[in-house]
Amino acid sequence: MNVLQQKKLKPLSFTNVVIDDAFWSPRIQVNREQTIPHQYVQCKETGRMDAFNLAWNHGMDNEPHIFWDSDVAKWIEAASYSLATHPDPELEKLVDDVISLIASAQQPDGYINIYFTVVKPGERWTDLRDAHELYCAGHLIEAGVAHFEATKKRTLLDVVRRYADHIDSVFGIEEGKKRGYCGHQEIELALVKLYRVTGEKRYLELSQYFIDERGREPHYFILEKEDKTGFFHDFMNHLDNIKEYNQSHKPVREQSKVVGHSVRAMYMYSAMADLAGEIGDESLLKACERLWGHLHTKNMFITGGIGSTGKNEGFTYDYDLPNETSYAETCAAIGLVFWNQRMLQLECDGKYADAMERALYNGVISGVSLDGKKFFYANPLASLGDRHRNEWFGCACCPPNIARLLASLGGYIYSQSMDELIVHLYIQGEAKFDLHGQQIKLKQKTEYPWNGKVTIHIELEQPDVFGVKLRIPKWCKEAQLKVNNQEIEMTGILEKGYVRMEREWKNGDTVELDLVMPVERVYSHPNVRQNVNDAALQRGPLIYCLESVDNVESLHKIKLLNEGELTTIYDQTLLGGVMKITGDAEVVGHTDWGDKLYWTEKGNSEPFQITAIPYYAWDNREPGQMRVWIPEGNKY
Ligand code: FUB
Ligand code: ZN
Repeated sequence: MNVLQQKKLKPLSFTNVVIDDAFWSPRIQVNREQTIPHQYVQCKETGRMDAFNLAWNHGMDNEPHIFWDSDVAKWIEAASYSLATHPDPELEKLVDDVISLIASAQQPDGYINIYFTVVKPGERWTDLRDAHELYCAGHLIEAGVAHFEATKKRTLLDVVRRYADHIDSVFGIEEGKKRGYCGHQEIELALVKLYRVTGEKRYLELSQYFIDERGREPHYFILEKEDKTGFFHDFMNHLDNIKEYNQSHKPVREQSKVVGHSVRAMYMYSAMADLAGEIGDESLLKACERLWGHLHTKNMFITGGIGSTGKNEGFTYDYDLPNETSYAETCAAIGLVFWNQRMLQLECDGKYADAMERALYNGVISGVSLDGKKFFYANPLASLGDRHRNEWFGCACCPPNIARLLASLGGYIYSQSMDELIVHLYIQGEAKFDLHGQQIKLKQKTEYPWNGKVTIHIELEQPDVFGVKLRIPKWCKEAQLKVNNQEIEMTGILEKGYVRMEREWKNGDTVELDLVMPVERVYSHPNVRQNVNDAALQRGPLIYCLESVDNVESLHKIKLLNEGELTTIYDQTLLGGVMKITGDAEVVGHTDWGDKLYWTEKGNSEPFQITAIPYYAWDNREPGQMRVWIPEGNKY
């Protein structure tokens, strides 16, 4: 084992965490009671479920699409996580039935894919660039692993193992195997999960093969497309750079800049981080660190959304972060959470948890309506009133992605090492760790994100010496720490965004952390041309926005005053309960303009009190404009 492998943390499994939190529990409940059933119905009504019957024939309506398997797989994953924390015999039976259906679609050699079984039989693995075959396989594998972890049933796990074995027999550098990889990364991270749950090294090696092979010359996709057009031929040919689009422009270890399709990138970097830790590969870690820096310092929206344009569903150029046309796909913000959570296990650096938290509280949960039944695919940072969530999509990657993340949220809160318990996120509930041969419970009490006070009670049978690490978020400029009511000086114990307290812990010890949480005005780097002279409002981990319904119809007429006061008030009745921000502003008046379009005089301004709400909650009331970045200036 090298240093990288040794110092790697272990995330505490969602099965060891109970969330009982005023902010998250209602969301998880809506996810369980509304979103998961709603998505089952959508998958059923659109034919995705029944397509596994393999009864479709040419000439019939509703031809199965290349992504369908993945939507059902993500639904199983979400439902499985939910079953682990909230047993539900009816849902369990439904999941069992869907799994039987998938198992029935498995071919004698282990292969499972609806499209290439009924629509294009005989063409397996011939369109790796476009046809998402390995992507669908990856999602099935993730579902099999999640189902096993959640229920201890091997039904789907055994099915996907056979499929993974088949894939292993097709791909690789050995004579007679295909030296390909998928145009949409996903299988790579799934195989690492399969390895972890089965202990079967071949799966890890296959994941590594896919990562190592990417971007190698002669280029697989160029060879593949010499005599065959791909499923997305027209779309691909409109792209500026197809190799960058799917991050195969260079071997992954040589990549330094985030390019192309953002979900593909996030899933690939997640697998690179996983592999770096599993095989102790410093070069993969270094590549991840370079890519992370490029993304987080030049290409991320303040909401943790990523992907500046819909043209490639991805990155454009540095500091290009438009507001009305931002793409910021929900899946990409989720992918950012996946990647940062993995980086955090390799190096306990608060910058990864800060990024994970930013995405989670903003660009991820904006993706689902408060009633759990409508979803954003793209998450703009400004809207003229015409952007609304939908119940479903033809390409429905985002809805079940958010469902699986919410259902497994418990797995993102804590980690442990040989002698440390680490708290990354402040979410009320209980966590059970096994450390030094005994079970240790951390009971977290907090009203985060509305209030930065956190109390952690420690329960253990035998006093023991170990470290407790608590994250001090970057947004927090003032924090106080106490253990058993005694103030602790933080300066000497602050390491990379975490305070580390090592001592002999006894049953009943209490740690109190107070993260002071004022409203902050945040500014963009001047290179972000869209936001010069604008400020965004942030409080704790939450980014705020204005909506017409609380303000004026045309939000661009509002100007935040430089010296204006900003105050907060918790409104229990608004949007499920939110801390609102109100503040001094001005609104441009209309006096004397008549029918003039241009004039040599400036219009008058009137005093105005703005009301801002958390960004995640926008578009849950009557339609209207929304904006995150607000012009700021002196009183008129
Ligand atoms: O291609 C599969 C999924 O559909 C991607 O991850 C999303 O960006 C959407 O294109
Ligand atoms: Zn998506």
